Amino acid sequence: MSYLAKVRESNPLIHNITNIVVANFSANGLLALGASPFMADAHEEVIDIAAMSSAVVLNIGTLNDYAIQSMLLAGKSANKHGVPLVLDPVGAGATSYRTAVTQKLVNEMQITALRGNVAEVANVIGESWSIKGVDAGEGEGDVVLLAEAAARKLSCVVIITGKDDVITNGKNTYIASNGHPILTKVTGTGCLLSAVVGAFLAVSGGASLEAAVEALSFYGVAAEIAAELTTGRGPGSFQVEFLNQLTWVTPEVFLERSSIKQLS
Ligand code: ATP
Ligand code: TZP
Ligand code: MG
Ligand code: MG
Repeated sequence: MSYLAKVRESNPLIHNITNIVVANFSANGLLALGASPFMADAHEEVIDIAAMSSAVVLNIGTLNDYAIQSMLLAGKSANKHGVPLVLDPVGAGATSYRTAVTQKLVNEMQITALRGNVAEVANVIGESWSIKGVDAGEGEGDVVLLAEAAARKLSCVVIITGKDDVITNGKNTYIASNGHPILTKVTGTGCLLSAVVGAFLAVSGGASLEAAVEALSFYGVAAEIAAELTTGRGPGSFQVEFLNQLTWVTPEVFLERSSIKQLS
């Protein structure tokens, strides 16, 4: 059975500590996919919620000291209970505060999957790459080598997204090429993707790389179909149709359209 079918069958509870921009979109996207979102950051409850969840997703998009503490508590609880843990290091590198926070998070907990744009991932592992706010800037370097180095350094799956997506555990590397440029015109499509990766990891049974590859492919195919169905209308219509497609894309449809290449 595909991981997508498993998500829809088991309706995994996904604990999100995320930013104020995307909380609603992420919750709706997870619901549309077939998962069960739980957005919660109170120190009094995050340890318990992480422990009872099937995956925990940490996102530093609008970070502050309270949220960082929430993430440390939830992340350590996820580690203690064997719950897959995703980190989206939004804007790492944009300020020294963000860079320091992401580095503290990866040092104090074992991440299962790190998902960000190229600049964010570079800055998490102390490499420089220009960044403009929360969007990747121009940079020079080999994205595949960077992803593999990050995966080995952090002992986790690393997903670097952009026009093409790199997914690696440091040994095996895939390129997923589905998607559509209009994804860059809707805020939170990266953040929702990180939450969707969490839902796939929740049903992965430890096959994190395989589940992440399928998540990226599924997400890109849903975006392509939504873009086709809203051609000429714009990001508002696309956003609504994209949520629809997170529900309607079946394993058969995404397998037929998925474009994945294994590099090593
Ligand atoms: P950024 O802030 O740099 O936009 P992000 O966190 O929003 O980063 P993205 O890299 O935009 O994340 O990835 C979100 C989704 O959009 C992924 O599925 C990715 O494949 C897709 N995507 C991003 N840019 C393009 C593009 N030019 N063409 C096709 N798909 C894209
Ligand atoms: N500002 C702080 S977090 C955020 C913005 C615009 C959302 C970023 O979302 P994404 O998925 O990285 O585009
Ligand atoms: Mg984007
Ligand atoms: Mg992002």
